[in-house]
Amino acid sequence: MKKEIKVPDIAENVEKGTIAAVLVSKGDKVSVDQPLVEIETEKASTDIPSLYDGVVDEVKVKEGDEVTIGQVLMVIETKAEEKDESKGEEKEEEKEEEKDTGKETKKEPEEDEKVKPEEQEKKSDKKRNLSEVPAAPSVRRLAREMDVDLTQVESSGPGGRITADDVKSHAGKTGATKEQKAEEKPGESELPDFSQWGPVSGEKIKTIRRLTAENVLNSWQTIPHVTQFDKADMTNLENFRKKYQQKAEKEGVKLTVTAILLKITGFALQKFPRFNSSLDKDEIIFKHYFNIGVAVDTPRGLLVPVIRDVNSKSLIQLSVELDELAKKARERKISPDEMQGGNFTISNLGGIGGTGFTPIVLPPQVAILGVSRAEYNPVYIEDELQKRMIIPLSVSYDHRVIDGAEGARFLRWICDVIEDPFAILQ
Ligand code: CAO
Repeated sequence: MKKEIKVPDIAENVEKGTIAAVLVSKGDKVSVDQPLVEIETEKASTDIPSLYDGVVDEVKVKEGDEVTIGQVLMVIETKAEEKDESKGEEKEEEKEEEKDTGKETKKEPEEDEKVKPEEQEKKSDKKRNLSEVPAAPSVRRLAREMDVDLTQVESSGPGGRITADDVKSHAGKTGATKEQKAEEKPGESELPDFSQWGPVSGEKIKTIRRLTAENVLNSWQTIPHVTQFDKADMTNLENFRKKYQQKAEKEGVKLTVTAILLKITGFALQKFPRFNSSLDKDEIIFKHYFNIGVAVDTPRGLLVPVIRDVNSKSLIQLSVELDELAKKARERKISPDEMQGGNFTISNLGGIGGTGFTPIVLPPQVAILGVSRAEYNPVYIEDELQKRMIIPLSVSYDHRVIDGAEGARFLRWICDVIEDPFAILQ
């Protein structure tokens, strides 16, 4: 049976919002409460959850679309059991309406309908079907939010109905709610009330920032990181960049440091295959293609579009593609597909500043190149001080896959090629 998911009432006096992210695609299996879409309004940013278990049959919106309350976001093909449950919910909704409008006919159980205590016991032994549990839709929603199994809740309402208080007291007996459980991580303690020391304000964590937070936490907890630092004299390369800048401008792009590093890194991955691999339990999977992600700083947070087959593209092609993907990421036009399949990542913070940093590996990749700010430094060359442009680089890697010596060799090779492109022939 097909069920529509519509834009609900998000906040008071809010009629419309913008789709910040579509979190599922056609054909995806979804379950009740699973976030489907993220909507941003001037007042709130919120996930719209699925009301049903089933399969996404149609997605009617895309990122950036403006939507209004009641608009259909997607269609879910539900399974037979959910049909019954939702029917149950519809019935409950009708009953609720009746109650609200005073139409509800109070029906005391007939003598022969009354359940004897021993039967009651037998009945409670048998796990009730969720759809059979008498509870209003609002109570069902509350139970879902609090991760409470309604079939286990003792009722105190008329005719055996479960009330919101029943759900809350059950949650109190059985411990933390879903949100509390999700929030409580080992080592995390409750925050003090900061407002006692001065004014505070809050910002809801948006989907991208939340996903990044989850990914970096997972990476930090599971990958033994080592970061290797080095420096390269890029004076000659900078002169080359300026010289070929005019050619790039004819194509309507800038020949940037990142595009040049993409090219050099592609060759480095070919020369050092472990940096282009992934670790799968007891096997290292080597990839024979060279896709490199580039970290892009966007107003929504960090996004990493992937440039495919870097080694088969010219510097100008890489500059064009990098420029297009970075723009798309910043303008919220990048698709999830354009951010998948990367084997290695480059994170260039040099346009902003800094003398060095330790980037975090993005699993299932095993290494990431950090690029800091290139600056003119005085350098001794054959006992003579010269003004040279020096770029600080770092590479963080998964020590389970890459040894320290290999990490140092990899980064030195990149530095050698920056200093003298003929070193690529080594
Ligand atoms: N050293 C010195 N200057 C640098 C530089 C470096 N390492 N990298 C870039 N620059 C300069 C460029 O030459 C350019 O200068 P001009 O305007 O004078 O030509 C300026 O900084 C801006 O560069 P850009 O950002 O337009 O171009 P880019 O291709 O080098 O970088 C991108 C593209 C997407 C990497 C960058 O815009 C960006 O978003 N960086 C942030 C990445 C990030 O957030 N990383 C952290 C992730 S967590 O590990």
